[in-house]
Amino acid sequence: MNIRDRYEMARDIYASIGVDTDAVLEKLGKVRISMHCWQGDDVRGFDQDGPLTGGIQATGNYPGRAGTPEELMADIDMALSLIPGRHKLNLHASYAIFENGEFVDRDRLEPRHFRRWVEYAKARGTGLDFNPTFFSHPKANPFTLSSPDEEIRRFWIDHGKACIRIAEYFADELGMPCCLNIWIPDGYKDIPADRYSPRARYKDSLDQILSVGYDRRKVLISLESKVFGIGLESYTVGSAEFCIKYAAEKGLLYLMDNGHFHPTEMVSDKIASMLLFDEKIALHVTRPVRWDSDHVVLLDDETREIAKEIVRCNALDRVMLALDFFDASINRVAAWVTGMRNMQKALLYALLTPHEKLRKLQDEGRFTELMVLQEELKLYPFGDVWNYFCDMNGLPGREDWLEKVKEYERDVLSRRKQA
Ligand code: RNT
Ligand code: ZN
Repeated sequence: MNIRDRYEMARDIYASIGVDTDAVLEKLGKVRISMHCWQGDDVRGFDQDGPLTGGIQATGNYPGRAGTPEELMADIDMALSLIPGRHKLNLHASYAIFENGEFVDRDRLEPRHFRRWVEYAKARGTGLDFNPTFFSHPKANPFTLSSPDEEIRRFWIDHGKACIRIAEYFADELGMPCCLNIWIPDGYKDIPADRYSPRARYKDSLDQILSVGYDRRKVLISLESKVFGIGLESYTVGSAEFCIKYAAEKGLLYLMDNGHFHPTEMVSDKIASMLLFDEKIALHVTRPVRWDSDHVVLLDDETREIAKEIVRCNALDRVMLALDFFDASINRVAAWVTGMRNMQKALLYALLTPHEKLRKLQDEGRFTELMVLQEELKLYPFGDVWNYFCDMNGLPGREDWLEKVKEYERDVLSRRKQA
């Protein structure tokens, strides 16, 4: 039986529980996910040679890491060519491209240092999102926007301002809003003597950054919280409460990364509460394994639950969806494709769920039926709908895409000289 026949059978089965698979596929095809550029080079960037700092870590040394803008762009192309739909590319400021021997530090970055990324995005119809880079830099030790050293703090405030201008440039050039996410690594390994002042300085720094003024329809600024980092186990300046309150006060988006909470705290459970109060929220979907390890996103329970929350709150246009992982132990292009496809699969699964029916069972207290139906839905012919979606987009379904990545590894990645 071919892909189309299998889809038609699946369509009938879903129709019997009131789900219109054709409408679902149309919806799914329109969802843009922001794909992070930093999976391609283990978060190194182009503006410095030092190690990755900030309490995050990419472990592994799989051959073929992108070392230049050209290599990274080629790898992103390879990944995008195997991911259905049109998406956004998420850049960090450390991926500035300097030409003709020029170099400027992060406080002096300008839109022109990202011109080639804009050309890249335009040629491919992808949007661009952006992030100031408050780590992997001699002035991030790890204090940046909360630093007690006024000169250091000034440097990072200027970096934040520069990034807003660059985000505005992206939005103007691409005719699509640009999400700008602020995350700082500032924190303490051991019990601090003062929890208040660093947060007061962070607050003041953010006030100064936002004082540049920008068009809020073009640039959506989000604030990402985190409960701990490596070497920052006892205290982070940008805690959840800090970020939620600051974002609420200033009308920014609160960004939840599902690796940034206590291990039994679930981001999927937080989405509805945030959506009740905020027009838009932002997510970094990742996979924490025992810690904020940033493993590749799988089609696991939490990813599916996150997708279900977004879909049943009818919030596909209110949740800015971005991925955030960096695994250096496997083929990096395959990591991207796997993570992006899994996010799409989770959304597809959520869209194929008869939410109204389930809601009714919940409201009527019919919890046995609710459990049974939710469990049986797991074995509905979801894969047949997914494979048809890939086929519709001219792409191989199932695991067949991996052959292309293997060819690319053989012809391109394995020939790279490793720095
Ligand atoms: C770190 C945060 C942050 C970074 C990226 C590179 O814990 O999740 O989002 O991973 O900005
Ligand atoms: Zn993140």
